[in-house]
Amino acid sequence: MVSVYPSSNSVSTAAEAAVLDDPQASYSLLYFDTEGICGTIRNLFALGGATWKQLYPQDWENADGLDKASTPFCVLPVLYVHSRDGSKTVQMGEVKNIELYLAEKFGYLGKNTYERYLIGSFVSSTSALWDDFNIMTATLRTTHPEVMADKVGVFMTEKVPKWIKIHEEHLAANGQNGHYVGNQLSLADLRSGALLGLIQRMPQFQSLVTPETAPGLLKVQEAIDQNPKIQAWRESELCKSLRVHRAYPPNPRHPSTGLNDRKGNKVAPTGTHA
Ligand SMILES: N[C@@H](CCC(=O)N[C@@H](CS)C(=O)NCC(=O)O)C(=O)O
Repeated sequence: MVSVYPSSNSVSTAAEAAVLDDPQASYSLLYFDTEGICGTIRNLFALGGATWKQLYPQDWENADGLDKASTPFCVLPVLYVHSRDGSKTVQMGEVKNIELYLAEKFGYLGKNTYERYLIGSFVSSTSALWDDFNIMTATLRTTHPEVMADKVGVFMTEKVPKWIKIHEEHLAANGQNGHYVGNQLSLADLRSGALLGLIQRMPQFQSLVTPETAPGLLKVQEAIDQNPKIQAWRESELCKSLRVHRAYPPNPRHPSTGLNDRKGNKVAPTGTHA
């Protein structure tokens, strides 16, 4: 069993749409106490000035499977969007879908239809490598060393350099101004910034990203790093309480966080399981 979405067959979905469209909606993000794949979602919360809280699963690995079954696809993250009076909550699965929703809502998809689809194409191109890269890194620990060296080698010599080279051309065409489209921060910048961060965190890959090879991408990263709203989020105690990865020892959890009642509401106490 999974948590299926409300029926859209013969039943009106106007009430759900109204919650999603409400500028005064608030949000709960169900995810582990890590940065993981939610960096862009949390950056978008910061950029949009969203009212949001971080929820953790009650016990994700428990054999009862109840946390998994409470999500649409048995994976995290899940975004819960709450109506302004708190009476209705709409759930949304899949990280890229959540990012798109928040980027659209907070104005990070360009100024017009053309810019929206330009941004969409950069996001899609970067997301393809992001997925590929994440799958590769997730299997590294369990893979035979020779297979691992081969896998890393393909990313080192082909996939990552190709992404850098192609995206550098697009960034140069936009004046290498720290943005993919126009002169404004967009989801394209945030997605590439997140991938660049992932690449730079892996020692084997650091040499691929230099001012010579990736000047445009480094400017995108700089623009994100210098954004005051993102800086404020990174300085927050909640952000600092997040681990890099679930393999790291747990940090004390921030008091604003809570366990999910499996319907998008916080239940006290925060607890320690994930
Ligand atoms: N297709 C999903 C994949 C999400 C995903 O892989 N989530 C991982 C955490 S980063 C997860 O839930 N892992 C725990 C599990 O599979 O039990 C998406 O794009 O949101």
